[in-house]
Amino acid sequence: MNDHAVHSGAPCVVCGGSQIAIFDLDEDTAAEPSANTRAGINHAALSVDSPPELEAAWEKLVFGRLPKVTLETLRQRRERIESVERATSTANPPQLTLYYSPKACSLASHIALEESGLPYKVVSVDIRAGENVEANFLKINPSGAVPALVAGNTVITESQAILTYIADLAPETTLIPRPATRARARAHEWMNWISSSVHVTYRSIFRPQTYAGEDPHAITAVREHAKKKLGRILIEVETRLGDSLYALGSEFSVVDAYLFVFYLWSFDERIQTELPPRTRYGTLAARVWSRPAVRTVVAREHAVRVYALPPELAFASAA
Ligand SMILES: N[C@@H](CCC(=O)N[C@@H](CS)C(=O)NCC(=O)O)C(=O)O
Repeated sequence: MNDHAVHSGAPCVVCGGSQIAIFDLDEDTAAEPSANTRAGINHAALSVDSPPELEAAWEKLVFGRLPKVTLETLRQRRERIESVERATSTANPPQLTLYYSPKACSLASHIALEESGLPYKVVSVDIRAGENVEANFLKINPSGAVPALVAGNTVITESQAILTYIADLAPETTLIPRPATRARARAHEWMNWISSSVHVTYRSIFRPQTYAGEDPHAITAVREHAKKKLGRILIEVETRLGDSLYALGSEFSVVDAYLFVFYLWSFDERIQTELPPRTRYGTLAARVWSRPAVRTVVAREHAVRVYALPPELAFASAA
């Protein structure tokens, strides 16, 4: 007889207890799980938090000790975990803490949290002061980048993932279209393009060393090429927006919050080049700016570090 204990600390949705399961494994009959083991697995499958250590122990258990448990069984149990997480996370969301830097791309996630109506905390990580490469933050996100969202005992990084997760936690809002819709695909198309093209182009201007290394000629080449590319990117934003009120149509979504950040950046003094007119983009930014949640967030970020806003986005209430 071999005891295998799994503790998660999270309350079980079945019994409310904090210990998830204790598996009793008989090495000799490991191919056929005992009633206790089955009960243990089922019990574990209903754990709310699905913490990494439970996942790891579970895989070891299933693959290492119970070779005849089929992948299909495992899949079904995973589905059960996910459906419980879906059912409980919107009604009882995990504690959310956003690590952000003023006016960084994390502003989009900050706006999404405020728009969601969910309770959350924020921690400022000032990139300009190098706080993002301090040990405390690297423990949260080893790549040293914001945004990072701590959700319960999980850290989520990458704006697109964070924006999607926050929006999914607030299904009563219009923050993201429902799964399996074309509008949802469009939301991801926008976010992925913003992350991989728009953001990358700005980064090439602000921090060309990221791509050029320390060679001064390469730095100039990367920056100058990116300035030209930014013009084309901004024209493409105009085209993609079309005549819609918001990026996805008639309702505000996380895509608009994300676009808003890069509208602000287009006024950064480091650009130093003439950019094409941003008529539709400017109208969208003004619409986003008129939202109380957006002003609340920018005011909060300004309390940490004041940053310039485009002239038409007056900030009378920023005191
Ligand atoms: N692909 C990431 C990019 C994150 C990113 O580059 N964040 C910047 C701020 S806008 C950052 O933290 N830079 C600090 C650094 O990389 O040193 C995302 O979309 O979240």
